[in-house]
Amino acid sequence: MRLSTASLPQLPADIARPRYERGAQAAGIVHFGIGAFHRAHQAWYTDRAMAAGDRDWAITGVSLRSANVARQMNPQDGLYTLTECSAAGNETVVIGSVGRVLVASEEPEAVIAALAAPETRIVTFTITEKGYCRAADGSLEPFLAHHGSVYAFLEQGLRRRRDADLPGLTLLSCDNLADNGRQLERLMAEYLARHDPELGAWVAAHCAFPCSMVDRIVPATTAADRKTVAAATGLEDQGAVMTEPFSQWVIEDKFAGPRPAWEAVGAQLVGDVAPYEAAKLRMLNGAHSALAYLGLEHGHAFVHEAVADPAIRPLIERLMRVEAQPTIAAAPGQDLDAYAEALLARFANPALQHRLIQIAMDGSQKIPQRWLETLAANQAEGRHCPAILSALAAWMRHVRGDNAVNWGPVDDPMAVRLADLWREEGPGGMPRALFGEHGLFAATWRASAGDFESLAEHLGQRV
Ligand code: CS2
Repeated sequence: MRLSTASLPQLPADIARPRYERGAQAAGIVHFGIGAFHRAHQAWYTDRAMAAGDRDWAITGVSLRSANVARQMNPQDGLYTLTECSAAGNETVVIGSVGRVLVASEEPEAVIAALAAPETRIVTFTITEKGYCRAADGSLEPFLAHHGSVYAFLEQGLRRRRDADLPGLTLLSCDNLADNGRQLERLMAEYLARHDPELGAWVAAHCAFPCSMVDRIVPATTAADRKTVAAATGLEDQGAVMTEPFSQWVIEDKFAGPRPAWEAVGAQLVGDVAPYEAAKLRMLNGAHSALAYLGLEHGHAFVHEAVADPAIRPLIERLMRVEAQPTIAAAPGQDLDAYAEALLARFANPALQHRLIQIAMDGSQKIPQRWLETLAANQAEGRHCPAILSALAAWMRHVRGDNAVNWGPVDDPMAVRLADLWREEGPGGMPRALFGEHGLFAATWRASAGDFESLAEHLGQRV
């Protein structure tokens, strides 16, 4: 039997379930990109906020294109299980904060209506790095942004709100981008400047774009995971998510209107997210991407295997502690030594089964904020980053297709462009084509002569 409102009473008594009247909750949040990460993170915090007494923050999830999540969750009345996995065992709970899931490409009007509904006050986003439709220099890529993008839906929903004299919205990015709120604000403004400058002025006056740092490791759910959950709950759950016990959410306290009391259930509301964001992106995500490209080359499938490999671990420790950490001005009370230590323990969690190939995806969208900003900050201080350079070379080999035999074709929105560049430039020219004065990533970091030498050595070629 499938998990749903009707089957909830069949759950074993020790499985926690929503302690609020789900049917009576207005939908205060629209969420774009309702994948496993959102369900293990913001939806979990919101469920707990409602359990603690907050009301009317049910989430309307939106998938821009794929109908998969809608098919998984709507027949379950939006219910799904979250399982925390650790060496000590698994703990499963049922989450009730998601009301329904819309597929924007199939029912655009329903998405616009949800954005324009008076009870909607917050829009959250986990659309991944590429969902922001940025060109390599960070500006809005107009062609991508025209076609069913999040901006097109926001434009229509926000116009309807303005015309109906409704309050503006808080647009809260929860993606792994530096300054994510500010980037969303700038990109939305660029989009509206082309399409409707008047609406752009209304958005600037009535909407808020807080930055936020989100952290929870969420491997893609597998068929085996669903079986584990079914064995624990007695019910089939197609929306199941598996995650680690750890979670962190640091949010800039800058909202256009009301919000759930997320701070009552563990989120941190702060004046400046930047130090948390930099630590997360440069230390956690930076190490993750290095583990992915180096680990795949060493024949590993999972993060916990790669971090235990003596050929890889010292590089990861160096990347975090010696190369990334000194570039971060810690907030009061933020202990970066302890953070690095905790990250190594989280990566080593054997119960998590976090696939390196999942992290390796979309590298072109990830490396600027994970590695290149760290390289630039160190360069300004005259420091070298051998660990990041060797990871960068591993990424270059990855996008050349070196891991494709074992792990399938390169999954990256720039895959074709990068493959073309490799063909045109070869190992001698590729570092300059990417990180030279006019290189693809020059806006974030330009390599020095020494860096080119070291990349060439890693790629097996003299400069
Ligand atoms: C990972 C992140 O897939 C990836 O690129 O580095 O999804 C990572 O697991 C999360 O940011 C952890 O909070």
